[in-house]
Amino acid sequence: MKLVAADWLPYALPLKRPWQTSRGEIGERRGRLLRLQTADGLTGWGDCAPLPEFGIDEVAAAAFAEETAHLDLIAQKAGLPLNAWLSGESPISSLAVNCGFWSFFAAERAPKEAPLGCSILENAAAAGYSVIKFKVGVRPVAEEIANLHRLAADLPPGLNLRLDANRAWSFADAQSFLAACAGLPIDGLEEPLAEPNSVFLQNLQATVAFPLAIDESVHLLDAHFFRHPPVRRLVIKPPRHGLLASVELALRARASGLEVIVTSSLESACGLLACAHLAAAVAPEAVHGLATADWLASDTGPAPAIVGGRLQLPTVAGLGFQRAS
Ligand code: OSB
Ligand code: MG
Repeated sequence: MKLVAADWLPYALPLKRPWQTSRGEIGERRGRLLRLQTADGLTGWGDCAPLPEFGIDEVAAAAFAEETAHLDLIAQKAGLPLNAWLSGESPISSLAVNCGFWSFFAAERAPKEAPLGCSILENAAAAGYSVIKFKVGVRPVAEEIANLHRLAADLPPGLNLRLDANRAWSFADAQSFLAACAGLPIDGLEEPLAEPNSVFLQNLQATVAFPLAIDESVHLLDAHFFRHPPVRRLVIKPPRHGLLASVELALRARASGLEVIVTSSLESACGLLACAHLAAAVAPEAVHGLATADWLASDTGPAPAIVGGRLQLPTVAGLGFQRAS
């Protein structure tokens, strides 16, 4: 495959509302698209969208863009949607995704007369989602336990809570929060511990009926982890590892009995499509964290639509990204 041009196209996309992370506020998503063009007229795309707060540095993000653009071209040449090229299976046309991700903090600012989060929950259920994600670990634990119980009381049937503490808690705080989760319809909880290690995580996992998950604590993913997984779920953010390495990681995790879900890092449509193809290739039955396009006020191109809580994958050959003109 002969390349005749390669260029980087920078973008800055405002968020609809500023996003509070544990490490400050993000008002705008910056990155760049890589465009590769071949002598026979094909175009391959990749998205470089660093998010250093969550372990995705410039180097990892740029490597992910290069790999995506090359695999886009290779899958186009093969005449296969990227997910089918990656999996060797039939193409997947849609994926379940979680609604999200609001913080309890944001929900707390809902009108006082309405029950906490009530309209958010009803809208999510009406839109066909089975899982809604909330960030926790933002307020003192006692307050969040109270919020959790108010949310759970308003939860429409069939809607489950996915929680993400992003390494906010001490072991004792995590224990109290998890004890308060007993009997509630909780789909899982990501990253409970500020200083995670396998022993503490395994102790916590043993106290709950739902999966705990590792996301940003990638340093734990060594041979021992896969021999004796301390938690039941692995969250993969593809730019951290690369696309092919993410396939390998997912296969290894699933072989060790872990559930795998793929989540976005707030990429533009181009990177989001790459994450969605990976998710379809490695865990087509799971509920993934890919409903993030709605956070952006503008995008690099059309983002995959979400219909009835399912993300619609492009069925054309390759990545299926089209740049906004
Ligand atoms: O911690 O899961 C996270 C997005 C950007 C950075 C970190 C995270 C996220 C998400 C992805 O929550 C969206 C989702 O999982 O629904
Ligand atoms: Mg997470």
